[in-house]
Amino acid sequence: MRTSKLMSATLAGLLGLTAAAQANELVLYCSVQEEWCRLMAESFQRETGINVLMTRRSSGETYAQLKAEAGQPRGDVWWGGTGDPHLQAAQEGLTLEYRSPMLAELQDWAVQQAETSGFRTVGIYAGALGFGYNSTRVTENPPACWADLLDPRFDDDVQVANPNSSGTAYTLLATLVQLMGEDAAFDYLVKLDANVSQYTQSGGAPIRNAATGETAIGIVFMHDAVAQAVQGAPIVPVAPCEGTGYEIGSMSIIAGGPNPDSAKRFYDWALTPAAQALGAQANSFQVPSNKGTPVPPESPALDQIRLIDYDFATYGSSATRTRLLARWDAEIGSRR
Ligand code: S7P
Repeated sequence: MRTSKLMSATLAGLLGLTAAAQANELVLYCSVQEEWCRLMAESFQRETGINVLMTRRSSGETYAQLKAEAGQPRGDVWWGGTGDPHLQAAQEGLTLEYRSPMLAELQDWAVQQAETSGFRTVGIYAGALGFGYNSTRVTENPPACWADLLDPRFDDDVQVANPNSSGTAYTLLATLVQLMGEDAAFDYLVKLDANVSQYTQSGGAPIRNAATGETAIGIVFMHDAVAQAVQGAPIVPVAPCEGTGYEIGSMSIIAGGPNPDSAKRFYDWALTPAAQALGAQANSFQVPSNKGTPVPPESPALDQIRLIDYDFATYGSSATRTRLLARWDAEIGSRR
């Protein structure tokens, strides 16, 4: 048995079959919700016969993984997750320049994300930041503004993720800095900390915990709050009255990954309306980037929300993201 395996490996090598076998594999790093990650991996595998090895991690964690593996990249495509760490990875040369033929079908904001990165990433969906509250836990004067989350009645009843691991929480940090100015934003975060029961690792966890009643309020993307409400949880999504930031969820090909042909095939496929429509099937209600993909009726209408003019180039830059996270660690994380 051992000998025949060896012999066939040698034969395969001689016949150039090793490369062919490799072309039949894709290592996918996925940063959306697990259900959507699995559906994307299974659908692509079924349609192409390419074997997909998928791992789900939060956006900040996946960025850290790419950086740690830079000497010997193991992943092929990083699909999903907030755009800021994708932009940082692009700036640091961790991702590959690729101009998909599908770019012509995309919304301007998705192409702009590609241009900002020198075509090392691209927008795949958009969604507004906000929060959700459990209406069985909060029955009077529901919170409508960022300022309301500082109310002492929410002591130990607010959850948000840690911005080092979570793209959602980094979007909150960058949003508050753009809304209030940096020092005022950190003053706000210190006051908010008094109400925060825990900083979760994943950005979606706070609203799942609000759905079960473990916490009254979860700071998340609004579409993640909608997903809980659609599944019957007593969650009310809120677009904060002062205005809010948003994400351009992104996709990047990992530079030096083991299966570059499969990576490009996945990339082009993931930008098609058919692939993007899988999001709604998996209870994910972001606004898709292909103009031909139907926007799920459940998606929060971005033109009805007071969105800030989020500066992706600045807040996705290596210098700004690294500095803001270090300041968060020193002034907020260190309080725990
Ligand atoms: O659920 C979808 C989503 O909110 O998850 C992504 C998020 O970055 C992943 O979670 P982390 O905050 O833990 O990184 C978002 O891009 C996406 O909309």
